[in-house]
Amino acid sequence: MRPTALARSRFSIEPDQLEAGSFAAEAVAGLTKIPKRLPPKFFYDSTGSDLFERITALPEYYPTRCELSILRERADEIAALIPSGAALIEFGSGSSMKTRTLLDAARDLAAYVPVDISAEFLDAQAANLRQEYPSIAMLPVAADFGTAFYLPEAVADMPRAGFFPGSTIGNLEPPEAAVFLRQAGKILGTGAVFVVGVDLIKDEKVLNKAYNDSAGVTAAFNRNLLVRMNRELGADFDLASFEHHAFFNRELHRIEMHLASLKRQRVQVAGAHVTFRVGETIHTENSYKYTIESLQCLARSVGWTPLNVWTDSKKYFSVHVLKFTGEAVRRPQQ
Ligand code: AVJ
Repeated sequence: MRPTALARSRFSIEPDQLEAGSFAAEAVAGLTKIPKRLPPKFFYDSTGSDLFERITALPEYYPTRCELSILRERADEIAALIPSGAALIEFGSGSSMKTRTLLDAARDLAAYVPVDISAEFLDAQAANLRQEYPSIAMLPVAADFGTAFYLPEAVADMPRAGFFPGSTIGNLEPPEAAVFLRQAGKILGTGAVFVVGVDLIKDEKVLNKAYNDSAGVTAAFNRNLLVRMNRELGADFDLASFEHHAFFNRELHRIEMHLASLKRQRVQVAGAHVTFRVGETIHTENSYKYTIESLQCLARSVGWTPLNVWTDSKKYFSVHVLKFTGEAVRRPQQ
């Protein structure tokens, strides 16, 4: 028999797509683990970012509204803890509405440094803010805020204030959250303050509803991962046979989001075969919830001293101001 050339499927994955950290590589790695998982950072393609924007406006999704109400109500008190002439560094610049509360209240800020992985998004955002706040130097940094990055030279001699809203810290396992806070302290430096938004443990019904909205937007946000894998990785997920599951895990005080297979099936993803049992899930997100004390305890363990904390009237959400009293690492001298 004549050897036949292996047919290249239309969706064969080129070696460069399997680069470490790429969507293809991380999807295959996560789907071949037990239990199956996918990192939540892949939610945010343009469809996913739009769906997330819609989530923030849902009646059931309280975090965004609660955090904004705290920031608006307490802007002056928060601003009073930010030294004059400071640089405000935002980790993962998302909603400029939240940022504006601080830019408006802390009127003598010298610089604003949004740090985000998407350079396009950053430039568009910086251009808008430049017009509105001509006296604040807008110095975007394109970087993954979870990794070590250098601040722009221009802020080297300014006092620093960090901003990490949205309870994004909840996506991290608590030990990873501690590593993140320590790293942020090293970047911001000794004496820096950090404004951190953190979702609180509360009535389970409220938590469960926030991730199971009646309009199905959160379900669409979750399932968009399958849509993305089909489109970008040549996967063949049958969308109708996966269901959105989200629930509060009381022991681990976190919301878990999963995509559950409604049948026994085999799926192809980036050249790999993945089998599902009936009911087997892909774990797509954790959203840890804290108490005020548990967050402060975590922060203290890595060199941050709590200065103040505020909640909304229902005590659903918290905004902390921490001060770094640990050790800083300086930019190496050229
Ligand atoms: C952006 C990670 C804070 O955990 O509440 C919203 C993401 N997932 N609904 C959250 C999310 C489902 C959100 N964070």
